[in-house]
Amino acid sequence: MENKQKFYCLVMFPYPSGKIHMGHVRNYVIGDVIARYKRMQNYDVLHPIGWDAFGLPAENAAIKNNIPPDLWTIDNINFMRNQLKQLNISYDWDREICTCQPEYYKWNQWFFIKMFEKGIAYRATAGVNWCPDCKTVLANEQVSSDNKCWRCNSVIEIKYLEQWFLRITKYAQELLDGHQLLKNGWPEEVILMQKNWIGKSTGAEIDFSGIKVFTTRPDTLFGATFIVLSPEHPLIEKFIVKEKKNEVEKYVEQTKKISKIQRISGLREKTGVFTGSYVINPVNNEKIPVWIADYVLSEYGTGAIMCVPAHDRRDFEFAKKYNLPIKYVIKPFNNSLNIENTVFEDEGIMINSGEFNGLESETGKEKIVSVLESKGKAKRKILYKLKDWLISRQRYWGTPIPVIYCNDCGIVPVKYEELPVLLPKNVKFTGKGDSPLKYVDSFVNTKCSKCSKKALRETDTMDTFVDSSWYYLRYCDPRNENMPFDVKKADKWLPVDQYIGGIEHACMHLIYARFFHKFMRDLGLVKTDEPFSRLLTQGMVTINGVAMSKSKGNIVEPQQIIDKYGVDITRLFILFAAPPQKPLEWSDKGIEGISRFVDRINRICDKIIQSKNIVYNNIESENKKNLLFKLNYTIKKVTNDIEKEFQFNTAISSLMELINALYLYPYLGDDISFKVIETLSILLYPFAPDISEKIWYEKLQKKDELKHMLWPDVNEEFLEKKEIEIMIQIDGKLRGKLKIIKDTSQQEILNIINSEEKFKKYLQNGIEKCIYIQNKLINIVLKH
Ligand code: ANZ
Ligand code: ZN
Repeated sequence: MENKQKFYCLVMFPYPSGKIHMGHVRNYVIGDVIARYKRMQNYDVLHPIGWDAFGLPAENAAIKNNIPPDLWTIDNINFMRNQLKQLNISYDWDREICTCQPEYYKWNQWFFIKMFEKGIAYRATAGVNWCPDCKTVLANEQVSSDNKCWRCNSVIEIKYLEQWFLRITKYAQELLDGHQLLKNGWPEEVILMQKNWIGKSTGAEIDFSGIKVFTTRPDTLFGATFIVLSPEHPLIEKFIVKEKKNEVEKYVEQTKKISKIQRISGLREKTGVFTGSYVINPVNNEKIPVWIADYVLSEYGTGAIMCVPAHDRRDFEFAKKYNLPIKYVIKPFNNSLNIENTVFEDEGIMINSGEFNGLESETGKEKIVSVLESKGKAKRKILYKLKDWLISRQRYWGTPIPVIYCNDCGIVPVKYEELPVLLPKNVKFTGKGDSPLKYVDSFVNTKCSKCSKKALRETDTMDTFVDSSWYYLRYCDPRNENMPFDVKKADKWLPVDQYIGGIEHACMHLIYARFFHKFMRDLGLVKTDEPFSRLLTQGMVTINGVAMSKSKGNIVEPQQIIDKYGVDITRLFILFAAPPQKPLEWSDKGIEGISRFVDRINRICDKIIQSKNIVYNNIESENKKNLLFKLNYTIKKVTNDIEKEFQFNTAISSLMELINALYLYPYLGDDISFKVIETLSILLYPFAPDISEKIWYEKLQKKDELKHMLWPDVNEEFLEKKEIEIMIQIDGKLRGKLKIIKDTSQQEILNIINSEEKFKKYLQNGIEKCIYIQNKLINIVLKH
């Protein structure tokens, strides 16, 4: 076999919810155009598909309709597979994978144990996001900014539970560094969203008489006029004075009812309580009071802050409310600004700061930290907002976490040779409380893999985002029974050259998968640092400007559109209506327009074929050259449009123009007209394969396989723009000549005439009509 270059074209695999929606159609048609185009460019293309088959809806269906989740899922997959096949997406169906099958999830368990061995998977108690409706714990990424469940929109509660985590924070800096590699292939927006999500802060931990605070602004230390502890801070006990005990306890109790999101909201009035104690500011030995307030979170930094009301808005509001002192220690670089009684949050020049006066913030930070460091009162610190990934789910339809609890040995991972830990079938769904797995005795009761004594199995299952964190590698070697995938096979295909999917995955799936990839690299399973070289995030499908969604009830069913217009017209409309990155507004008129375009293609092809034997006399070779120009111009344009950001819409409109040129061509049936429709079949093939094949096989009677045809080359010779002279006649009088590039359109020529002084002066009255004799003369009749 010839040595082709590889191209891995990956689309985000679907959750088998029941049937394909327009968003899927868009995503998969975009992927298909790229895959077919790359094949015609002689690449060896990997274009796989599979099913992200674990997850809550299957379980909810089981509760509601009493259908076992596996049957529900398989039914949906069968239905959706047929829909995808109907859409004529050129997948490598023999590589199809399905994450709810033991052959797949066995390897989730394998990775989990590898992570456990390396200290990446660990168990800890944490205040976790609990969705009261889904009755499960959620990852931070699955809670919206207004504190709601990503699936069902219920308000999230905090529960304290023992859970399994993956130490993604170990890779925080690497995940940031990796953006360097991705910045040419990924949307800027996605990288920015990830940066914010990872949220790096550089600062220092500073010691105030035993209370450590984290600050990014050590340059404001002289302005710290009080300390605030979070209501959960372990040192509270030590700092409350007796008389304040009741008041503080009441306050702490009351903060438990408030969600994290509300606590840090800038809109809510801040509340707090004084402990009665004081600590010493290490830079100036001033005594400052210790307060407790809920706007300080326990999980970030040290859970305690130094408050600088002059230079931090939150502290300012708090100080105003409780009458605490405000001390300015930074002035703007630009002296003119008056900062009294406002908050000045920018950097500037240090004032009221003793020996540090006059330093710029940036230098001052360094100096203050160095001085305090030498006294053991400060430590440089880098923090990330990113939290470890909580993967335990108290649900049935997921990968069982392969762990055993033994009275003697503690937490014991299942042995590799005992994998997979099978998810039991025929469980009971009550819809209440815990995971159904807890009540399956034959599952729960097991033997310890170390000492063989009676022991209990973990009943939590994994977050389904684990499944999608490495599926792109399983496609490289989907039936491997000994390893998640063969290292050589993965090496052949990785990295993914083009990944296509929704922007909603910017911070969950796309960070998790990058993390998994780096872990797999550390295991020696992959060689690349990043899994996805290029990412295209497709825009939403809208109707009247609103995203189509079940909840809005504004869905256009793909099936109905396909039944009415056929697959290729549906595909062409989706590709033509907007560039892939932009929202796509659904329009019945638009799809009708595409339908007429397809009719025009078919009619002109028929006409050319019927005219095959016509003999033309008095042939003007200009006409032929013009058509060859148009053909080569179209090849160039379509190729460039696809290469440059996948502008399929403009590529298709240049195919429309090529068809228009054919309609104007006087010698239909000649070699050149045949050449045009042959080439058209190839250029159109990635977008509308079925229409192209009909032209190719049925009309042109070709025997070679269309899909194996190579993408046409541009013949630059025909593209040479010749300058010609045309006559300008105005109201019957010859007014001069104009040099133009051959085949410039009438409108274009009029624009030029209007911009040239020597012609413009005749045109004051406006133009009545205009006759253009192609490439020779333009006759303008004026209004009178
Ligand atoms: C003093 C200070 C002075 C601060 C100033 C800011 C401006 P980022 O950039 O998000 O990391 N902070 C620290 N821990 C906190 C917690 N657990 N809950 C709420 N706020 C916390 O923010 C770091 C800043 O947020 C820190 O720097 C601290 O306030 C606050 F003019 O310290 B700063
Ligand atoms: Zn044991």
